[in-house]
Amino acid sequence: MSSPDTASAAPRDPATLATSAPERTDAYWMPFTANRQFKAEPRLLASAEGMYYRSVDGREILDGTAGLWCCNAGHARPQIVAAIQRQAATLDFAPSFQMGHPLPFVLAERLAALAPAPLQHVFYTNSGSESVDTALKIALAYHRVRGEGQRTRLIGREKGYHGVGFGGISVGGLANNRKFFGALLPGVDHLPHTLDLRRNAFSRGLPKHGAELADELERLVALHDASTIAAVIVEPIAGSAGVILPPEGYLQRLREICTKHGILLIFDEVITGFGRVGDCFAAQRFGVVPDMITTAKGLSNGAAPMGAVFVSQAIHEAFMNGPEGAIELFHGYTYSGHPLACAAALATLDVYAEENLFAAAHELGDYWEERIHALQGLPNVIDIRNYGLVGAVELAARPDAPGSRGYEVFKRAFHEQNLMVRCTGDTIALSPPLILNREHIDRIFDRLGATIRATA
Ligand code: PXG
Ligand code: PLP
Repeated sequence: MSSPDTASAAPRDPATLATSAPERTDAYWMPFTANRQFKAEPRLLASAEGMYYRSVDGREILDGTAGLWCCNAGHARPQIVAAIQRQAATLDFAPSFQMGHPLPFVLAERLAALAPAPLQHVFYTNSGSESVDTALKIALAYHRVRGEGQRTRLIGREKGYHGVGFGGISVGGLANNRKFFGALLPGVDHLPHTLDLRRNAFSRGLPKHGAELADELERLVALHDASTIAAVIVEPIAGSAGVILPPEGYLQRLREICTKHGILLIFDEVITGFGRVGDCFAAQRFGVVPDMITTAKGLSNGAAPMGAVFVSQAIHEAFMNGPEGAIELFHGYTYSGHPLACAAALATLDVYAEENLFAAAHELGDYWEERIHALQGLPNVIDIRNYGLVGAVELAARPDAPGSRGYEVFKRAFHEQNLMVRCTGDTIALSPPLILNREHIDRIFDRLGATIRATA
């Protein structure tokens, strides 16, 4: 039943609805947001193009975060827009179970060609969270189909973020994302995180100290026995926890220990995938090949929801046994390989290739590093971290109110400097679209520097 005033209100044109402030904000329960605080002073975006958003109050906002780490090719790219429009008018939806349509097949071949050599199979999801839960389930099922069903333990890492599914929060290592939600998955353990300001503050690129933290995996193996462990999942670079980099040699060592004990290694590249660190995947930039890679975000440039799990030949082959008529994996989503998402992803890969954006991210990384580290010495700056086109500036927490300084910088950057950054606690995180140039980099750090100076 509609209330009298909505019934009498004239219907509004959808384009106007999308670009002006909504009359009411009550019904929408916003994700990962302080709802009451936000609704008292909303930050609303109406449109976007290239490196910029436009807010509903008509300001041009420089995008320092590629949306939420996803719009790697920048916003509203005409090729991607046209591909989605065309696909919506051609085939809006096709069932994905025991049925198909051409695009996910075409896309999977393109994706396999971009991935490290052994990762030749692609399972589609609609988000990073679903990619993570999919990869964890594949890991457990893989051991079972090979007769090692006792390998049920999953190992994550402190401060890890692997989305919000029950699997993802169980292997994840952020207390706020876990503590409200009960006992989580059983049989999960965690490696220590690698953030070490005492030894590594203001490192340029990868920190020098901490490769030995990977040896903690040997300790967990000694405790639980390798025969009980299915997989280790880590972000090559952790994003959500405020950008935590792998010490030099750390990922190599994790790989060696996993291989030695028959444990699968999963890289969660939801943020690092698709060019963010100057190669298609961080696995390639770091020269470490995992058994699975989870992705989302940059896969479709954020223009349609899509995720994908890249799976090695060996894992895939283990499932392709038994009677031909048997379903090999009892898992999948209604929207796996959705036509609009596939069209968006194919057009996105074209733009990445035509504009050589992964290489651009590599080349601009040096200037990015120079400019972000020039913020050292500003008030309250206690660490600066960077790699590829990822950056973080950590601010000292106010003793009485941890997180408030970071939030204030985020908010003032948006309102006073027309700059969008992310804050996680007191860390300001940056991950711009890969299409940016040096002037954009200058503008980002000029505006962020001014905001940090203005925030006591
Ligand atoms: N794994 C990783 C490594 C991620 O960074 C997910 C899984 C989950 O993806 P979905 O699509 O389900 O959200 C992510 C998502 C931030 C921020 O502020 C990071 C993410 C999402 C929202 C905010 O750093 N990463
Ligand atoms: N809940 C119900 C009642 C369903 O019927 C389905 C799918 O058919 C789902 C959840 C799962 O939805 P999805 O496949 O979009 O993840």
